[in-house]
Amino acid sequence: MKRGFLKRSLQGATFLTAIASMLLVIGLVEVEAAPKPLTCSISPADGTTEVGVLIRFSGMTTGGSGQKTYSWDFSDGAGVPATAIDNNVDVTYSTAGGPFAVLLDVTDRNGDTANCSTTVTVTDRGTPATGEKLYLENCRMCHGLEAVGGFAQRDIRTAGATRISGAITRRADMNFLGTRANPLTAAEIDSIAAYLDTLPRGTDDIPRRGDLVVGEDQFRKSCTYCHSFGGTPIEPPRPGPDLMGVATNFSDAFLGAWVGFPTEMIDAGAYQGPLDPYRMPDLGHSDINAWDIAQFMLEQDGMGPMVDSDPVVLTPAEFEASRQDYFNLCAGCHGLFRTGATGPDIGALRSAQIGTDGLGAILYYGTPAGMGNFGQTGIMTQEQITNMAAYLQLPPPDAPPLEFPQIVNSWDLVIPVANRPTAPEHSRNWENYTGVILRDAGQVAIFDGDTNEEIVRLSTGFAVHILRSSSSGRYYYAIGRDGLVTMIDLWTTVPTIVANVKGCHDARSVDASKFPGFEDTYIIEGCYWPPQYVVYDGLTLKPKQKVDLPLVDIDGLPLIENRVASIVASHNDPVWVVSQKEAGFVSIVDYSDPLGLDFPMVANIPTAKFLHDGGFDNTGNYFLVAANASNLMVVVDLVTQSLAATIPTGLVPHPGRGVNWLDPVYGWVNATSHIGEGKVTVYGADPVGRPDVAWQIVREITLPSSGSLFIKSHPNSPWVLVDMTLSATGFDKDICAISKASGALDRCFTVATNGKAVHFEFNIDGSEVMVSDWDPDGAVIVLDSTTLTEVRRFTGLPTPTGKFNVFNTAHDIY
Ligand code: DHE
Repeated sequence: MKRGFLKRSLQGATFLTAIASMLLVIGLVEVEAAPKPLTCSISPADGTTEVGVLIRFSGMTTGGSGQKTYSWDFSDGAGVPATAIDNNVDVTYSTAGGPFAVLLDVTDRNGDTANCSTTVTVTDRGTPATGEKLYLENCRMCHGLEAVGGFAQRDIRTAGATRISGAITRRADMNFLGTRANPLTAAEIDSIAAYLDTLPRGTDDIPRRGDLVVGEDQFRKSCTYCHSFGGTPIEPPRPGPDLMGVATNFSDAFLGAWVGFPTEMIDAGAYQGPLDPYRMPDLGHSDINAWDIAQFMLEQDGMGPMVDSDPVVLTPAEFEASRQDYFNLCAGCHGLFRTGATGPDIGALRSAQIGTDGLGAILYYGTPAGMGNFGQTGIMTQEQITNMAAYLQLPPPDAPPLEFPQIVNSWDLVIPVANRPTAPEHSRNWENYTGVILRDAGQVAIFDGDTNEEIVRLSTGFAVHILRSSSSGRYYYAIGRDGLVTMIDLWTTVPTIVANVKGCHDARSVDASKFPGFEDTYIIEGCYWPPQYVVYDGLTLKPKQKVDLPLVDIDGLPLIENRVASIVASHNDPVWVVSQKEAGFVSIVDYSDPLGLDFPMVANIPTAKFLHDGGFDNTGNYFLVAANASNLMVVVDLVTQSLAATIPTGLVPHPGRGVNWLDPVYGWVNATSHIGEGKVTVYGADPVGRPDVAWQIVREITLPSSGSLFIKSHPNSPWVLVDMTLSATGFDKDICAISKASGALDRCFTVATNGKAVHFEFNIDGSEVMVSDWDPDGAVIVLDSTTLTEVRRFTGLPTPTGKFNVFNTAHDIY
């Protein structure tokens, strides 16, 4: 009896097995142990490969006996074995797809068989082109643009896929490429290797050793506001983590890349810690500077906490220059006495905590929360910054009052009413004029919206801030930061300055009386300093009354300053609505005195502190104003003269006058954008028609960046437009459009070329909208308000900011 035959017969037959066992026992057959049944499996199970890339399958067996033969079938997917048939077989596939079947039949010496199967998924081979994209996104931060070294100091052009994946596994600072939510796949690594293979030879210009002196200087100048390096923590804390121990957690290559390319590193998933409240900003360091800073950090880590630089000692002239710089650049946000409002408290104590280095860093680079990058943009020289860092650590000087007789003395009636035209001297459509603020030139340029001509450029107050129209629209009132009100007559052949007056040392707001019967009758000017408002005759600017603001806030606490922020003129009552910034009251100022002598605050409505900018709802019965440092929009019912709601919309709301429109789902709504976060918040604003959502947040729309200053629309535009002027992440030239129909962000696009995109104004019929390119060599860009395509551009305008169409401003259309 052949052994093979017996064996085959034994399989699967218990009875015959028993007989065979008996025969074995009585010695009638050759003795052999019964084999286990033959089984097989394939490795890798459910594998992946790329087109044209070998994948090795291994057949594994248990049981059976003797030599096995393997018969593979890759016909599903047309895989072709590249080596002789064996238990290991290398296969290539020529087309992507799958999962394809991989079939294996195994036969043993006795002719017993087993079969098994798995699958393989085949992806397209990584090309150098895909590899380049992946390299730039994931590797170039550490290894350099040409892969010849970079911060990692390793030429990796000859690294194959195996070395790359090995490094990702072994190196702690590369682990994130394999452990993040979307790890690099084998195919992607292969593509990167294919790309590296194509690179020419080159040289790495990053020095092997960093310059520690430069590194320290750069670190102090750029990193110290956000990061401490040991020492006593401060409260509120700095935005970034303390850096003591940085050498334990990170390699020099990682730190260099992190300082040099933080945005790319964050996008690549390199930093696993919390990124709030602000992401590490890209400060534009060169590779070499980033490397110096990284080396300095490692060195400092071994030496212990870093000691802050001493402030410089200011001469009287330097102190005076810093006082002026503070007034021009800082007081608006931080208050004349530095107690904080739109910006935080930077009084002498807090400034000393932030330190000389930290103050210098923030003045130079700004913050994503909206602080301007005065050094980077050339607004302040390094010397001004150094002196300001010292000035801020000294107590603030006193500020002078401005009394009524001084205001009267400043009044200049350039053209008396009797000498002005009684009808327009021209045939232009003056209601479609738009005045453009040329901020740093202290000028207003006036454009004819029908003919698209610039008609005139007039000199107004220093750093002129806004224009408001008289209720008829005939007069523009410009307010300069120096408190100078300038009155411009639009009926003369070319617009002409007819009067001016200075009621404040520092101001941002002005408005006219708009209630029927009081057209063009009075003007109110609100002061940032002194804490007062002044009312003037609407046709001559002759001062009528100065009213002091109370120096007490809504909590009954005393104030050292209380600024008038936004003012709106009611169309429904003979009142102005006045926001008291520090105090947090919205005041109603009545101008109905029959004698025209008394303009009292008839109501002080407690709302929230740090009121700033705002405008009306659709009916004009509600005033919605940002309490921006309280992260609230405040809603004041002007009929009942009471607080209707506070809405926590987000970080530092800043709507300008804001926007209202008919939302298809929620009825009438208003909205604000924010300086502190990339978000537009929309809230119901129709307590009569839609009480269910009145003053409730109904939509939150994410923008690509924080730093927005203005949101605007027009009843005839399908869009709500929003800027991101103070973006610290590269969106300052862009604007975004939200569809009124869908309530969703439709598009964001670049409009500015030279400077920052800021503020919107529509023409009289809402068919076009203007955006400023805010730069010394600036422009006003005019877009079709439906297609949002550019229709024209007025160039050569120095620092254009706000724009005010006569009709829209007189009628509060936004
Ligand atoms: Fe303004 C409106 C205050 C910085 C452009 N700005 C306002 C108003 C206030 C104000 C209170 C509302 C007036 C009203 O409605 O009666 N602005 C301040 C500041 O305190 C702050 C933060 C700092 C400062 O020192 O002035 C400041 N503002 C700016 C700017 O940097 C802008 C972009 C350019 C500039 O002029 O300095 C700027 N602000 C404007 C504009 C408006 C405005 C264009 C009017 C918007 C509108 O459509 O009505």
